[in-house]
Amino acid sequence: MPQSLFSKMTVPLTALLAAGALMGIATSASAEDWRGWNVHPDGYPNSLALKSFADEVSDKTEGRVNPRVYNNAVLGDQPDAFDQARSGALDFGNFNMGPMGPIVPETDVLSLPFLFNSVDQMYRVMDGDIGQRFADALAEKNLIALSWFGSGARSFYDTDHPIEEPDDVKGLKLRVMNNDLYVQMVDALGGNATPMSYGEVFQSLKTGVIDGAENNFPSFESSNHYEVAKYFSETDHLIIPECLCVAKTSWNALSDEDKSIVRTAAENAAKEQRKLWAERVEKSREIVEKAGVKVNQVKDKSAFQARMEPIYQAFVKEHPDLESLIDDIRNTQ
Ligand code: GTR
Repeated sequence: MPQSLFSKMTVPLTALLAAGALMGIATSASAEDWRGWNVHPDGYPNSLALKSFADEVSDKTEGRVNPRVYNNAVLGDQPDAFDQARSGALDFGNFNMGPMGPIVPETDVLSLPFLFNSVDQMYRVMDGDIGQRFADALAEKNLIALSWFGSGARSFYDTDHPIEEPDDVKGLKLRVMNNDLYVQMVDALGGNATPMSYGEVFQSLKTGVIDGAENNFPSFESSNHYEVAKYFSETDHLIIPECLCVAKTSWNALSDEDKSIVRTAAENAAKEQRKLWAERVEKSREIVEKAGVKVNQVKDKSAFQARMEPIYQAFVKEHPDLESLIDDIRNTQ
């Protein structure tokens, strides 16, 4: 807007606000409408927890901060949303640490296959000092991580056959999230990795552009991938945390009182999400099995783990500074 036009407009606007204040009319000049990103649909554990977060923040700040969550990635796909949040174009989001690696290298540690033994171990690690180290690394990139959500364990699924041993992956075209470590992971099993956004997977499975993908039960079910991919093989190769992150610019604009309200609401949301998550895993498993998906447990996970060793070696060579972080996590078992 040309400067002259802008200055012409600011006078009456300021006058209007001042008049409103004099007359005791509440103006929304100090209220913040926060836009939040979420990849999942209504009713998903994360969506429900984010809604609770938004409600608690609006309520406790008495409308000074009004978060609104946009589900189904309508504000862009995940890597795009990171950029928007980092620049302050978005105020908050529920982000997976997987595709965060290219932006915050420390978080790549969380994408090393079979790093965690269980979802509970991941929660303990992320809720403690080690989780704080990841939060510090994110803060350097303008994202304030307030709490950690779970996304269970990820496994392979495909349209062709069950995966029982590493060689069953040979030749399969598998969608992965946007991170080179996942390409290495699928390569190490002899498959062809295809990085693409979550929203494109269903159509790509249907048209045969890919043979499969990898995810947890709730995402496999809610995205309808199970309608096409009839084999779900429980490799449990990745247990990746997700954050409830606020853009640094939005965070810095808050008073101390409001920061504390927002932080508590984020912690409460994580508690709710984790509880709903555990329930949804069981429900989703039932839904897909009823729909004819063959779920097989992988008996010898160590054969898959052994194939990942070169990935660890190359990673540590490239990031010697992160070796102790990997060890610290492994020592929590
Ligand atoms: C889901 C996860 C999303 C997204 C998605 C994917 O399990 O919650 O954040 O990363 O997987 O595969 O892209």
